[in-house]
Amino acid sequence: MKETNFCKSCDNATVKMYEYAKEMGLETIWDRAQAMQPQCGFGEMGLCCTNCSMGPCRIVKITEDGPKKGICGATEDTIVSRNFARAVAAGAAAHSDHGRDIAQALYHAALEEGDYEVRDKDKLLKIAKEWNVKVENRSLKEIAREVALMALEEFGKPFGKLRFLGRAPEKRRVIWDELGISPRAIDREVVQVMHSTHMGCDADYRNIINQAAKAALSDGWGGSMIGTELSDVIFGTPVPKKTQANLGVLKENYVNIIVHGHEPTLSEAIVIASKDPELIELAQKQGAEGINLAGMCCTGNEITMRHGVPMAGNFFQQELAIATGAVDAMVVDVQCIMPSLSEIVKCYHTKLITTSLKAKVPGAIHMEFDEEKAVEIAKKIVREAVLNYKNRKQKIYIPEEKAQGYVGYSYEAILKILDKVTNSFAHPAGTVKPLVDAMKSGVLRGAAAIVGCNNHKVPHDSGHVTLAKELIKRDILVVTTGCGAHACIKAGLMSMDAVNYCGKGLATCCELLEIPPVLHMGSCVDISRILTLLSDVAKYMGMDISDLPVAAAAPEWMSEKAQSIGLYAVSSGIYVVLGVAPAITGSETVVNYLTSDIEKILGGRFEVESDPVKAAEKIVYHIEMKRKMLGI
Ligand code: SF4
Ligand code: MSK
Repeated sequence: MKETNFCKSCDNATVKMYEYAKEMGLETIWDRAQAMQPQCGFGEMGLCCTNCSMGPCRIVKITEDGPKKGICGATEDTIVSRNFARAVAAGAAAHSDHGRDIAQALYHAALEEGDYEVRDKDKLLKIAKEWNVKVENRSLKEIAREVALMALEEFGKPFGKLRFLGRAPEKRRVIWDELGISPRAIDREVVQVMHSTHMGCDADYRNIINQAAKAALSDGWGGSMIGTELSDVIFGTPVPKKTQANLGVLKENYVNIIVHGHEPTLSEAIVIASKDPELIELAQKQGAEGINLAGMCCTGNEITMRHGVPMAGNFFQQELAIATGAVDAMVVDVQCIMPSLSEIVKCYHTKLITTSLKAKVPGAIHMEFDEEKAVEIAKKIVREAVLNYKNRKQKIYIPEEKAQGYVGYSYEAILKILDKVTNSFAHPAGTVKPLVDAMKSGVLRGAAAIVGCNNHKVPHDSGHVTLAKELIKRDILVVTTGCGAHACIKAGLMSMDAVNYCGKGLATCCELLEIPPVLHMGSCVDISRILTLLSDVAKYMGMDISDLPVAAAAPEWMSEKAQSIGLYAVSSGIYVVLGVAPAITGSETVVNYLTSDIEKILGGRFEVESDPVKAAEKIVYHIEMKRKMLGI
């Protein structure tokens, strides 16, 4: 049996709950991962093709004999690159469909259908200006309607390029244009990858990866950016606030509701419903002290960024949350919801409530969400949870761990913080100058984004936490999103005390600006906030993103969305370190292309490094090399 890291975690609450779940005879992700060993080598290397019914075909690499081509003649390079491209397209589709739903929600808000409204007028006007929408003598609703329609057009417009590409530095846009990978419309790029990778179509690995890059860029600079920006318009742009994180945020004597998944449309309505006096009174009538709302995965990130709602945990903690026996309802929308939840709730009173047509789970209660009746439906869901409180029968065990930290560092919030040290006579408010000055002076060596999921191939959370600690120790500012953000806040890296882990330069910056050294920038789609920040820094310095002393890492990634994120980051000129190898190792050619040759074309590249300490060293090396090239 292969050596694995089952049930290891650097998070005490997770270790305790895992042990407890074992005692209770419950099956969790770690048990299933162990049962899966050894995992299929062909799949792991990307060498299995099922693209037509002549297959499945697999390329045998470990022995001299055995097939070296698929039945149609597809080589390992073709098969591996096609599989990778399809995963990227699926990831881009998932993020972008989320963005489409948000654009639709803004459209309804503009028509005054339903409960949403424009909360961030400034951001709406900023986007309107960027997109040449007339604002003079028009109501906010008229502007919002036009922006929403234009955002919806981004998915399928027949001509032109994505509007948000205009945010990228000019040098970057020229690279994309010359390579023919400037995305035209989001759906079109995803469809094109699916077409090109159909049996008997594109067999050239470079061309396949180029097309995948185009689809990935349509995610980062398209679907995800629309998701982030329009969510801010509807629900407000996050500002810093304090919150708590880990399973210890659950409260024994309260009705506990966990919202889990990705889209803020439902969870925002549940935040409102959970404060409804009638529902709180109903909860008290059931014997509870009140209603306690907590978030999981990226839904958790969305509502903590905007409301400071406590974060119950990340991807690997979803089953463990139910095993506390204290969750009265787990309400899910889309993405990263383990189908196993419907099994584990059978042992508890917990109601698993699915809400999206795109993500039903057998055994769950389905209460379809409708953007036009958001709060009404949210109240029904909360009522369901409240009435379930009295059905608690099992022993309750909530681990006491809960960490404190600051969240809510949107791009706009970061600019506002930088204003504190900006000479307002020389520079207008909202400049990245202080950040650039700190990097140029060397007080700050650079910045790194740590993003992504949990994966049993890496000890839970320790990829994120070890890497973050190693980087801040070396004066590298860390920004984070997704489940990486959960890991960092649980480890105390978003509290002011975390300056104790920092090098002298970063500690000085953090104390001056009153920020933690690891900044929570939001959910997975909010990596687009990082793109906007990097673009503005590059533009301020008169250069390209690929020239900056920055890097990205996904130490515990697992999803197709993460593959899309990785490729759009590389295609935006960023060095990306992955803690888990993607399924491309079956082709040395494709590995060499993505980890080396692609840098000459796009300025960014992938690196695979499973040891987070070594990953930090590689990031430091990259950042110092970029500094040297900049002469700083
Ligand atoms: Fe096999 Fe080619 Fe069909 Fe893939 S497309 S399953 S390699 S025959
Ligand atoms: S939730 S995609 S496990 S980060 Fe965005 Fe976490 Fe990864 Fe899902």
